[in-house]
Amino acid sequence: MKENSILSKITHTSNLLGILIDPDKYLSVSEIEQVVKDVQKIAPDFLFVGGSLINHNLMDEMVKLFKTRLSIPVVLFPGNNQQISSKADAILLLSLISGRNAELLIGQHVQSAFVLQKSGLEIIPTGYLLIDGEKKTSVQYISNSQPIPNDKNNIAVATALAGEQLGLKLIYLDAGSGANKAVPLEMVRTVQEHLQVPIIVGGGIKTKEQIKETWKAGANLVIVGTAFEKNPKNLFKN
Ligand code: 1GP
Repeated sequence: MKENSILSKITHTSNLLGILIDPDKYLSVSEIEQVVKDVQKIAPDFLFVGGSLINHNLMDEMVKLFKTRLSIPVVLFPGNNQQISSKADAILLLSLISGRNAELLIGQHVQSAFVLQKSGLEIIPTGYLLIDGEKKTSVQYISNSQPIPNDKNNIAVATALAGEQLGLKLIYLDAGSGANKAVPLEMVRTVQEHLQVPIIVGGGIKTKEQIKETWKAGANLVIVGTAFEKNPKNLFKN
């Protein structure tokens, strides 16, 4: 994997899809085999792996299995600094810029800096904005931070812009896993209009139609997790 190849793909390609696997939801080998088959039928561009809470240490094993069975890049989407596997291709190094929790802005990054340096992973500095998804999601509780109200486009734009000005390479607008309401398309559109860096959108996106609308609003990459866990067939290519 070339340096910055994943960031470069996200930056220069539109209409990308990522499936997010929460390792905690799948514990048996047969379940993981089924995940591999379903992912193949969806043919996404990336597989993301991570979750708010992971209570086992099978990350490495799982990432290794995905790498051997799938031909798409595996990108870590870590809920905390325990979720690092050098078997993956890249990591979204998330800074929770919508919150004011120093641990998630810089603290965990300091703790994992040496491990990451040695990991060989492509490190993608990402500004992470939690947007109110009209449900208290795990990420909101665990991160101990307030989401941006989903009708405050100007706050979302100013926050994303500040992230870009600080040198972050991607902006992730997330309504949180299992959100009742996805990030409003108008907010995606407005943020995109003000930024140079690419935008990832996730949280509460359930259908192929919604994925297309989110691309159209300006997301380079859409991430789907819960809808894949619940009914992957809805996302199959044909
Ligand atoms: C969560 O954006 C991801 O961080 C995916 O959300 O599980 O609701 O698809 P869903």
